[in-house]
Amino acid sequence: MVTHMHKRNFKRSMGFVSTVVLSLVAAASLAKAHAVLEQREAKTGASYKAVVKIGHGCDGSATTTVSVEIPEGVIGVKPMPKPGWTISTERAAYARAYKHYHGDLTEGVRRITWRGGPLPDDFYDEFVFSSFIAREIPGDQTIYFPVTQTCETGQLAWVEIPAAGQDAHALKAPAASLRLVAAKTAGATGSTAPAGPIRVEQPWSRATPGGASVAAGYVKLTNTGKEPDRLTGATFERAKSVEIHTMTNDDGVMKMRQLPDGIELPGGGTVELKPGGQHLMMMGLTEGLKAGESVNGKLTFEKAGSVDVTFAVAPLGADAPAASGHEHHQH
Ligand SMILES: [Cu+2]
Repeated sequence: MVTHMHKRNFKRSMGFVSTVVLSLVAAASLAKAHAVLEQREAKTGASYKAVVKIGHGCDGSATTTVSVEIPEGVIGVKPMPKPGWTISTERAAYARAYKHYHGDLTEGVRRITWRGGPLPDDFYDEFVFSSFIAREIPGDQTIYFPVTQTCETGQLAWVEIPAAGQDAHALKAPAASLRLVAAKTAGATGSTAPAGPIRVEQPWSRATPGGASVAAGYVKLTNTGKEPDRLTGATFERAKSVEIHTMTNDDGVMKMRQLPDGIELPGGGTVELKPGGQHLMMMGLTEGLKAGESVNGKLTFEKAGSVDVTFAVAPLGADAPAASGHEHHQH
């Protein structure tokens, strides 16, 4: 470990970039020194008051700017005025429309920057904003708020986000994290919003084995109207595309094929997409599915339009009498 004197001399000779790196190393050695949120857990579909705690300056230098990036799904953000600091916000479009009290929000604050202080290194302060965690984003996940702290000398970038399966404690400069809990009890049954006369029940999928590139999706659809409708497509947040498939037993060999015209929903009828039969095929998974997760998607009907659905992920192999039929499906 270098001494304080050595480090400062070294920094002068190495310039700004090294200053940042060395400051990060110095800060990381103090476990409590990270930029963190006071409340580390929040419910989806509920308001969340974020308190960003700044416990020190940049290697002894006083803090003059704190900038917080707002992740997708954190909506309706409003910073709390702070004496001695000016606040600026950057707004941008959200990835999708989110329901927020009386209407839909399609854009909002994506970054808040407080400028002022200076906040001396041996003082502590809090930077506060109110927000709402969109009900449309999956619970049981951790989201990250990258924080950049600028000082009279130097800067600390708390922007590292752990890769899947990586322990956040291994990071030198982790972004502030927030664990989400689904407002509704996710699990056995998925959740849906109404799609006109089409009743959508129990969207679900299954945990995938390591490295799987596809997953199947199931749902029960009831057309309560008189006119026929048709399931024509779907999306799944974790997949590049979704196809509509059917499976048939051809002389004892289960075969799967795409239904390019989708699935007809006769007036007054119920169609169940289930293991061994018609199903959604999530193609090109961007991340494996784990039991207990809920993953958002959309079903599109010819007449009823699109409806948001949340697929509940069941354990590996659950209710899967014909799971072997999927084996040949790896591309
Ligand atoms: Cu399939």
